[in-house]
Amino acid sequence: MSLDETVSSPAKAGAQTIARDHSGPGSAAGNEVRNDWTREEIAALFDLPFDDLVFQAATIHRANHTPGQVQLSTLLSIKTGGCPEDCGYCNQSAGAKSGLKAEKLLDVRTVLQSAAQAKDRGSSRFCMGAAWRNPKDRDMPAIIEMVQGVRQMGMETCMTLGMLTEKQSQMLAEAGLDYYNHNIDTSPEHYEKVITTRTFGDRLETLENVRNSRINVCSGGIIGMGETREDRVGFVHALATLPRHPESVPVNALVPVKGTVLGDMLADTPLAKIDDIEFVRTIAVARITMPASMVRLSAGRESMSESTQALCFLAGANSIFTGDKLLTTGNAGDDADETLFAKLGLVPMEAEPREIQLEAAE
Ligand code: SAM
Ligand code: DTB
Ligand code: SF4
Repeated sequence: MSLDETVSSPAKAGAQTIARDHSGPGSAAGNEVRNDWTREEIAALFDLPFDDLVFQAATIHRANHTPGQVQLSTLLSIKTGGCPEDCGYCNQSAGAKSGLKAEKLLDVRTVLQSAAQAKDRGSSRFCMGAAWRNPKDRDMPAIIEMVQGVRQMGMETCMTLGMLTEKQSQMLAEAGLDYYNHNIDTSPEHYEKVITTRTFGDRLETLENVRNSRINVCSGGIIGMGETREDRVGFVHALATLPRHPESVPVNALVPVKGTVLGDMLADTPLAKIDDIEFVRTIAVARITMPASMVRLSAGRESMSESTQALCFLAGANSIFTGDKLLTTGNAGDDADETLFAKLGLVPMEAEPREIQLEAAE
């Protein structure tokens, strides 16, 4: 077994380091991180009897993370709507007829006020999203001030601004950005059915720029876009075979918005709502294949039952977005989440030190 990198898991209060082993195929021993998953292996995990799959995922989760702790993250849309991209799921695309009003980039003070409120409500992570194909260089000074300001409050910072150049990535790293969110969204094969204004390869290029600037990578996708099981296998496979796993993997259930391509196309069809069991299976397979990563139960919780969410936590999800709004659509809300946490005996994860220690690997 060759230990070629050591990563202090954001999930473990700096208390546990996870030994990453790239020595080849192996058992699901718990803390072994593999990047050589085959599609067949991932498909076989999806095919397991549900109980066996969730049991395996829960075991791996407990070997790598503190059970019962769930990180609370807050989202803020810092630049809403009018996006030139044509993502079929998104109401912020200029082409969507969802009635969403396009807005300018928020000023730094407004963003920092929101972050302070999020912290008061118990969030340890603040994620800022912009409806851009990519940030313009003239936007960078304000973006950098936002990162620095939120970091000074002691919260983990995350941004999602679209595609980044190497230079922009480097600037964000120097500002102290902890995570960059850039989703691959679905399988390489399904991608062009959902988005035509950029390619899957473009997405990977930005992820590489982010990785090279030593910002933690946050990348996941959306379940329930009319994709097949094979696409879900391909989606997890694409993430789990990256040279390093994303430290953070958001799994969204499609929020179908009227006026978006997918919202309209799927409305009133059996595909309009992803099967809950299939959603939990996807979380479980993400947990098993990427044991050290934070798996984030992201969009779609507003219409998800308590029991489905409970199964997601059991299967390894350890982060949620709180509040009654995601970026532009509704979310479960603090009252519902407090009730759920009390019923399940879950506690919010505390803010973590988050340096990636890559020395051994470099
Ligand atoms: N424009 C940037 C980008 O696309 O990378 C950042 C913002 S974008 C809204 C962030 C992510 O939100 C998307 O990659 C997508 O996975 C998710 N998302 C957007 N609309 C969604 C919806 N209706 N339901 C579920 N997830 C959604
Ligand atoms: C992610 O994967 N999910 C979050 C976060 N990354 C930025 C965003 C979900 C957005 C849902 C649609 C909306 O509210 O606009
Ligand atoms: Fe733009 Fe991002 Fe929405 Fe796509 S997902 S339309 S890139 S805001």
